[in-house]
Amino acid sequence: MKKFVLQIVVAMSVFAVSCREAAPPEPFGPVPTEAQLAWQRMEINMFCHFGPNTFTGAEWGDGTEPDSLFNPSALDCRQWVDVAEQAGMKGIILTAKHHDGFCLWPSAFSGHMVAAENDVLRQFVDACRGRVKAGVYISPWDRNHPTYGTPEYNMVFSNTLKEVHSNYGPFFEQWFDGACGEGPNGKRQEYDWPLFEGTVMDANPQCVIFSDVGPGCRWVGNEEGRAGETNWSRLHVKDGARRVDNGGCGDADGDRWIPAEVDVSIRPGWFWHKEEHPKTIDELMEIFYNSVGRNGLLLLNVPPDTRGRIPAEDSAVLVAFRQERDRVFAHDLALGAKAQGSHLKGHCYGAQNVLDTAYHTYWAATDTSAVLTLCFDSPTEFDMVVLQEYIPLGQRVCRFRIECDGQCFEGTTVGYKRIVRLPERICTDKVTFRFDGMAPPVINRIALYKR
Ligand code: FUL
Repeated sequence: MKKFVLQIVVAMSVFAVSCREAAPPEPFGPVPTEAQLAWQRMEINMFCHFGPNTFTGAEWGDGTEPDSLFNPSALDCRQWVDVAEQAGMKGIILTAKHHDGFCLWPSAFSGHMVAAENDVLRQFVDACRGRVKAGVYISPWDRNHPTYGTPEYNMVFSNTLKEVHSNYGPFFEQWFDGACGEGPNGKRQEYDWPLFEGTVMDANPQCVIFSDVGPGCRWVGNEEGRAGETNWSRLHVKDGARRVDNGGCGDADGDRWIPAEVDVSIRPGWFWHKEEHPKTIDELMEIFYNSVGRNGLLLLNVPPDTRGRIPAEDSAVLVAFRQERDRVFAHDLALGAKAQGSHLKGHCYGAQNVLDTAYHTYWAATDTSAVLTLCFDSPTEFDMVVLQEYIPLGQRVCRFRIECDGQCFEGTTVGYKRIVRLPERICTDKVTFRFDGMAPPVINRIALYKR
């Protein structure tokens, strides 16, 4: 993580030094923290639902399952990491405790867990180290814990979080499930969110905390793999209010940077069930376009089976999914074009910057309504456009229009990344992009592809 931060600082300073003749644009509205920016750039992560449900066929265990039931016959967390790497995923989040309360590590704060010598969480973080980032799901809803539904439970849960984050962290993400039901005493819990979030951040300040409403990232509002076509990374979180109804689009005038995470399972259920099968490549590509392509991060669940391994049929489709993305995005047809657009004084903010792959170079437009044209030496064929705003300076674009060959395609937000699939292939030597922003647009990438 330190190395990554250093890279950003060095890249930004080199850029700043070469741009002395003009001050960079002021940030607009809330902006991502370094941890949120690094998180967003991961683009696709793996979710692993694994626990007693893997063995019972249930989706929500009731917490009465005997501990001995959880008994993987050939557990191999390194195989999960192999699959994630092959699929081009940058992180894995493990359900260390689901709603049944069963802990995949020996916890001092529960009576329902693995044996000390079968510490799955330890094997998981060891397997991830140096290869992919590790994240953790710890359900606040606990159908086993006797104190659930009493004020005492909040402290139990805080201690649990501290135990996990101090002994097994750092984790790049903490996943707080929004589901909240009754405990064994028939009572629901009033969660102490400030306590839970504070505990995680004290132990692990770089952790991005997921919940329905953040503070690190937010639920997109469905489990089908779809962000809103309009998707702001800002959200209103006034006075700690937990409003969950606009996760798919966010709030144009939101007061906090809380980007959308799109969680969806490769199979019908979250846990592995013998009779279920993974989605097809086409379905996964559709999900990719509707999540990463709509300013979201895709968290794709790939559940290990009763052996404690990811089944071959899931890894095969994941590899094919990766190959298809590699194929589609192999050649940026905009490279070599000539870009023109009015920009802030100083050559370093010019339109040509949208065509390089360096993250920290960008076109900084002068007006809230801005036009950029790409001209080609010869007619160029494409049917997909990728747009990226430079989000370290905030999310600005509220409307865009792509004009080419007498046709016009319109959209609303861009954010970290927006992929526009055109209904048909275009062949042209000139494309015009019109952007309307809440502040002058700052665009770091425009790319064209042929699917
Ligand atoms: C939901 C849970 O109830 C499901 O079991 C699953 O963990 C999913 C990711 O979140 O709220």
